[in-house]
Formats: sequence, structure tokens, C-alpha cells
Amino acid sequence: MAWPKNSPEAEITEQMRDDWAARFGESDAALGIETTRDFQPFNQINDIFTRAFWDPKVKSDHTEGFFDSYRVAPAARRGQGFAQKDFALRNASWIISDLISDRGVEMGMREGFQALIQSDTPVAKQKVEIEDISAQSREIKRIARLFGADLVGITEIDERWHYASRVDTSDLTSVPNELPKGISHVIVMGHSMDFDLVETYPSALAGASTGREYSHEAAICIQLAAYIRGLGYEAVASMNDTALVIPYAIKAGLGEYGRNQMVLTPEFGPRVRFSKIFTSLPLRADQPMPLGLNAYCHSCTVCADACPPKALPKGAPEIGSDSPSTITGVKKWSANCEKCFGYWAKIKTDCAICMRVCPFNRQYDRWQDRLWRWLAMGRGRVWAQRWMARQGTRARMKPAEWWSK
Ligand code: B12
Ligand code: SF4
Ligand code: SF4
Repeated sequence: MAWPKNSPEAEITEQMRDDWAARFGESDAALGIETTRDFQPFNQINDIFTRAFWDPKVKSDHTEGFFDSYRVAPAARRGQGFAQKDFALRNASWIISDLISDRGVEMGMREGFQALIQSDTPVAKQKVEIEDISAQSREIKRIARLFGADLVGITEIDERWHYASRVDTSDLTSVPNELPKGISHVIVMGHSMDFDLVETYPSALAGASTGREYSHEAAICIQLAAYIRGLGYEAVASMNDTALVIPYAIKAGLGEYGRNQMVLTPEFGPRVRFSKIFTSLPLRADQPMPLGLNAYCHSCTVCADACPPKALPKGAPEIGSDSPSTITGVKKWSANCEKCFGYWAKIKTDCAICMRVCPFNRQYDRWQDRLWRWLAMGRGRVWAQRWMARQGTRARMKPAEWWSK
């Protein structure tokens, strides 16, 4: 049976489509972003996490057990990386992020996930005068790094990637997804995940690399947004809520889209998470150029081969999919997220094998890794691929080895 189509509440008019083409046509084309005339913004109610609460095709004892294991019941079992202390470390790593996302629960706002992070400080009445927006942009990047961001880029607001509606978590209904007035730019920040922990995916232990970064990014984006409000401009902190971050990170010049459904960055490959700030602070958008990371994926299937439930595509990018959890009208590689999340639910923790095995997931502190990257991102790509083929994919680090380090 065919899945029902996405049905955003916001009506997309021909005028809006023409406007998007005029505003973003050129920069989309430069970065290989292709949308069709029937493009529709995505409704958050249809992402696989949210469907696990209302859609009987996704919701199961396994998905319930998965969510419970993060808060209520540790799902300890035999097997390295799934003991009580592995779950304890994973859950502890999430705690700061949980404190933020729990505070609006009674109002149906899971901040940072299904709602913007609410501002704890007001916008200063007096505006700092901005004379040079390039200098201001450099300064804001410096402050983002001061607070702990590993990567920072700036791009213009692009409502195509905003959820057509967000989810009210108290009754699982779709409600308006709104930003304060006057927002013009998005500051996208990258937060690298711990290399060694990621090496142990799949395990509950490895999940600590994800939780640790959510906790970090919550602190970092809240601090940067408060700084900007102190300058007299609107700024709201955002993690997974409000908008799709992958197209924003690409437009902000942080990396390129990979077959594994992630932004591949030159610094960390896919081993990075993103947060964002929506702001009215006058800023200059970055002007990214192709980097050569996405080109590598066209002749690599390492992530797709390693995925246990075979959720990743091996062919060329396509427009949409049969699933309501895929955005309509964007040409790209799309995962079968029903299979992916089904695997998570079974193992009671998140997976990121497709991040771990990606050849771009390196620390780049050795010259051999930097040489490989130079080849992989340029004309030597075929040599980089031969090198990888000879060397083979790095084996998973055993959780016991991580604990004994
Ligand atoms: C829901 C979600 C999931 C769902 C799947 C998405 C779905 N279809 O429901 C599940 C649970 C399976 C999942 C898994 C993972 N996720 Co996830 N996920 C999200 C989340 C919160 C929302 C995305 C969404 O609404 N998708 C629904 C529709 C739009 O999905 P889609 O059509 O398939 O589009 C996907 C991509 O094709 C891409 N995309 C969407 N529009 C466009 C447009 C263009 C032009 C391009 C090029 C790409 C693109 O983004 C979507 C990501 O799901 C985002 C954060 C965010 N707000 O963006 C993180 C996010 C995408 N996830 C992330 C990560 C890291 C993972 C995991 C590795 C898990 C982990 N341990 O961290 C795995 C990887 C699985 C995989 N290979 O797909 C990171 C990616 C970071 C990066 N380097 O790019 C994000 C950005 C979160 C973060 N804090 O940084 N995820
Ligand atoms: S494993 Fe290969 S195909 Fe997959 S994202 Fe990495 S480079 Fe691209
Ligand atoms: S997260 Fe795991 S299950 Fe999902 S696509 Fe990646 S490898 Fe496959």
C-alpha cells in the first residue's frame, strides 16, 4: 500500500515557488541542490521519531522500550556495550539536553527537539550599531568558537527547510511553527562527536557520543543566542527543532551531503552534529563552493553495505520516496528510515554505523589521513578509493577496549 503524501498546512503558492527560484536558484545550482516544482516543506509530525508515537505502522513494544530505556528503565542485557554502566553513561550524557527539553513539557514544547529553545533573557533595548557586517560576522564566529562550537557558518533564512508545522508533544497535533519577526540569517554551528566512542557503534556506550554533543550544543547555542540578544538583536537557539539543518549546514558552507544522509565536513567527515541560531543581527552569508566530498559518494557504498537493516540507498539520488517521512520534491539520497529506526528500537539505542565506517570519519592528525583527504576531495579520488579498498574498513572498537583505555 502506498503511504499517504505529506500534507503541509501551509499552502505553497506559485508565487512562493517563483520567489524561491529567484532567491536561491543560483546558490542551489552551485551546490548541487535540486528541487522540483512540486516541492513541499516537511511536516514534523511525519518524522520517524514522532510517527513512533502515533503511527501504528511504526509504534511497537520495541519503540516503546527504546524510549523508556533513555529515562525510566535501563535496558541492560548481556553483550559488550549493553551493560547497565553503558546505559548509565549514555543517559548521563544526555542530562543537560534533557533539562532543557523537559522544561516546556507541560505546554507541549519539547524545547530543542519539537520547539524552539525559549529565550531566558530579553533583547536589549539599545542596539549595538553594526558598521561593518563582514567584521561582525567574523566576530560572531569567534564568539561561537569561544563558547565551544567546532565549526561555524552563516547563511540566509530559507523557509523551504522550515517545518510546515511543528508538533505539540502534549497531544501530538500539528501546530504553527513560528519564529520572531525580523529574522534574516541563520548561524549554523558544528559540534564534533568523540572519535573513540563513535568507534564502538553499535552499543549503548556509543550513544554517549550523541548525548554528550546534544548536551554541549544546548549550552553553546543558548549562550550564543543570549550574547546576540545582549547586542539588541533577536536571536533564538535551536537544535533539532524548527528546521532541517542539513540543507542549512550545506548553504552555510560547513560541508556536503553524503549517501549516509549526513553532512560530510572536511574537518570531521560525518562525525559532527549541528545546532543553529535564528537571528536579526546584520551578518554576511558565507558563499560556499563545491568541496569534492559529495563527489566521492557517487562511487562509494561503504555506508550502505555496512548498514545492518540495509536502510541506505546504493544507487543515484532520487526525488522523494514512498515514505511519508521523506520530504517531497528534493533530489537526493534518501534512507528507508522505517528500517533504520526499526533497528534502533530492536537494539534499544541509537545507531551510527554509517557514520563510523565512512572513510571521511578520521581525526586528521596524521599526515597519511590528510594526504588521503587531499586525494579524496580532488582529482586523486580514484587513488583514494583504491587506497581504501586495499586497507579495508576500520574494525569496530570493542566496548571492553574503550572501558579499559
Ligand atoms: C528525525 C531524524 C532522524 C530519523 C530519520 C529522519 C526521518 N526521515 O524521519 C532517524 C531516527 C532515523 C535518524 C537517524 C540518524 N540521525 Co538524524 N535526525 C533527524 C532530525 C531530528 C530531523 C530530520 C527530519 O525531519 N527528517 C525528515 C525528512 C526531511 O527526512 P528526509 O527527506 O529523509 O531528509 C533527510 C536527508 O535527506 C536530509 N535532507 C532533508 N532535506 C534535504 C534537502 C537537501 C537539499 C539535502 C541535500 C538533504 C536534505 O535531512 C534529512 C535528515 O533526516 C535531524 C535534525 C534536523 N532538524 O534536521 C537529525 C539529524 C539529521 N540526524 C543526525 C544524525 C547524526 C543521525 C544518526 C547518525 C544517529 C545518531 N546516532 O546521531 C542517524 C543516521 C541515519 C541515517 N543514515 O539516515 C544529524 C546529522 C549530522 C550530520 N553530520 O549531518 C542531525 C542533523 C541531528 C544533529 N543534531 O546534528 N535521524
Ligand atoms: S561511506 Fe562512502 S558513500 Fe557513504 S557517506 Fe561516506 S564516502 Fe559517502
Ligand atoms: S543509523 Fe544504523 S541502521 Fe540507520 S542507516 Fe545508519 S547504519 Fe543503518
